[in-house]
Amino acid sequence: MSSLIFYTNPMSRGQIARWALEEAGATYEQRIVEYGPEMKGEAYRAINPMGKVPAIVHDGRVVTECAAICAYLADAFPDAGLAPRPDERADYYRWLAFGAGPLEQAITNRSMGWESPKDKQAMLGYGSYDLVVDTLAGWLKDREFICGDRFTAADVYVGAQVDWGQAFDTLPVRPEFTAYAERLRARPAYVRAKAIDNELIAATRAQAEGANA
Ligand SMILES: N[C@@H](CCC(=O)N[C@@H](CS)C(=O)NCC(=O)O)C(=O)O
Repeated sequence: MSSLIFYTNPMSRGQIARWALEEAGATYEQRIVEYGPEMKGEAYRAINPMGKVPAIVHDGRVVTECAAICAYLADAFPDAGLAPRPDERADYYRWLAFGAGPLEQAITNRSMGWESPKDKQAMLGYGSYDLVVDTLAGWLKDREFICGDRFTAADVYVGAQVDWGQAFDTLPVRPEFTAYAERLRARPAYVRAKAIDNELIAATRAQAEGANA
């Protein structure tokens, strides 16, 4: 019998993987990994030596990295239609890689207060934050989704960053981004995934408040 274990923490990029799992229609067993000693401990690091969430273990095989998890699930659950058709592959792989490389770096570096110096932008894979933002906005301008008019796993990964970026100001508010994020937020799998993580977050907060009372 097939098994799929999902290691996550509700306050993490695990939200991206859960959305992908829900889009895939996968049946999965959830294991919450607490930040700190549990995540950095030997048992969890045997699954992800980075000591980071999320990770999935599908029939004994480990997949880490949200972009890889999205693409893996698309292939493992073909009936969900998340994998690209042959004519969509170029856009799909291109933007998945763009999301995991330039986009993620540009956003996180800026969040840390680091801007790429003008004279170093040529050797930085993402160049500059503004270049990345303009490039992504330019792509989404005339498209419903990353591969055109059809939702794929690339939208889970890139879309999660746009969604987060609009909610938490890590990306500028632009019509291309807000319209895209609205389309994604209307998806039943997105709604289901967020509800599960939000409930887990609320339960953790309630427990912490109870312990501090
Ligand atoms: N590149 C990884 C990033 C994973 C990551 O950084 N996860 C954070 C939470 S959002 C984490 O587990 N941090 C805990 C730590 O490093 O102690 C991915 O895409 O999955």
